[in-house]
Amino acid sequence: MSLTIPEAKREAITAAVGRSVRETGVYDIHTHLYDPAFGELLLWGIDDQLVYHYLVAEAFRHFDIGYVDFWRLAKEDQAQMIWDALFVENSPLSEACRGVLTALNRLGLDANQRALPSIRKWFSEQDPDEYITRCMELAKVNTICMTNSPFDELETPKWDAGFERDRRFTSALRIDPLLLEWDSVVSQLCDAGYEVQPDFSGKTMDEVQRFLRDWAKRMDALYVMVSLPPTFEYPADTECSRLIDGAILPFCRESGLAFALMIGVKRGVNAAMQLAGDGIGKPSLVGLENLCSGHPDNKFLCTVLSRESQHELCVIARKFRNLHVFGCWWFTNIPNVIEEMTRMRLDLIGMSFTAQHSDARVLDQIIYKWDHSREIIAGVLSEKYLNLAATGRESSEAEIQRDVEGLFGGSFSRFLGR
Ligand code: FIX
Ligand code: ZN
Repeated sequence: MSLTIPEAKREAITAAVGRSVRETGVYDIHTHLYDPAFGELLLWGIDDQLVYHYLVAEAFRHFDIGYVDFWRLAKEDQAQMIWDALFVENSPLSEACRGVLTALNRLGLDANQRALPSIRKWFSEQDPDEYITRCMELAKVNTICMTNSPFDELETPKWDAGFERDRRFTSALRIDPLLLEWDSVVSQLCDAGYEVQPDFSGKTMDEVQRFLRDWAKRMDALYVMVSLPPTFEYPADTECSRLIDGAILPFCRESGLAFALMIGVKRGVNAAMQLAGDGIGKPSLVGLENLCSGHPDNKFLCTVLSRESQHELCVIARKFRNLHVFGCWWFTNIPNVIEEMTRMRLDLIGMSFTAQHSDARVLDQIIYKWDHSREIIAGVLSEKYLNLAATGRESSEAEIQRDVEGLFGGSFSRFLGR
């Protein structure tokens, strides 16, 4: 029979968990933010927050303007339209809208104001370097992992030139075009001096590995990553599958880097909406299972986009310790789904996962993404420690702190061996 926990004890447990979850610094393991050395690639401020693709998708539901006409507008005009549609003419109840207001509020601005110019004025007065520190402190984010693509012509010149790294920013080597657009990548690799052939003949696989080795070194990458469509299969008679076998897995084994798979995005469902037009599909996770079982010497990180796939993902993680589950990605990063996923993960894989990543594209967003998630994670964890207390097992504050640190990056770092 479970014990009845006295009210004072319930409150003490809830308070200890809340404190730990609110105060513990996190490792934000997947973002689209950049080391400040990348200059304007690191987005911040109210206009960039408003033109975030999550809000663009919501705003188009209210707009009459054509897609092409909208994209022709200056960023400030797009932001104004989104502000009017989502924050003035309607109440900003969606998660992404509330996020903008959470960030304003935590930065000390009045989230009740309806006039964008005064908000803009405040942002224009901020010193960029101090602002980065301020956002990271408010969000209690210690380290931000970037997404760095050797195929991105905006960022590669910076890597080629070299720069002094900001130790708060680490790197993940993103290789989507390599695995998903092989035909167009071949000539790029040839131009860069790698001897690859469209039909994978000759030295192709060795050369792809050399390409990965060069970029992982240049970026000091923490892991190799790709976002995959819901149709992803492995093994399969596809270029993607052949490259995984011939280059990605051998390279990852040799270098000790994990291979991260983000599964379930259908790109360009409404391409006219640009980034806001990407959609979702329910994948089979058999490919992931095959990767984990067939390659016990490789490490895999995985997050899946569809809510329906979360249970299957947890079960696969129970079978394969070379798989680390992370984050509530994109469409799952909404309160009720975060709650459900966190509870399910704790129930099925205990403390061996990473509870959240921000996926922030605009620096300020780390404030709301982490604030909102911490609130939910604190609620779920409190319930779990109360359940333990009902068995007679008492958790010390130090144990709770250890557990929270694990969920916020410790378990990830241990998994990677870094
Ligand atoms: O593939 C990804 O890394 C996705 O997170 C992005 O493509 C997506 O646009 C996004 O920002 C989701 O949060
Ligand atoms: Zn992302």
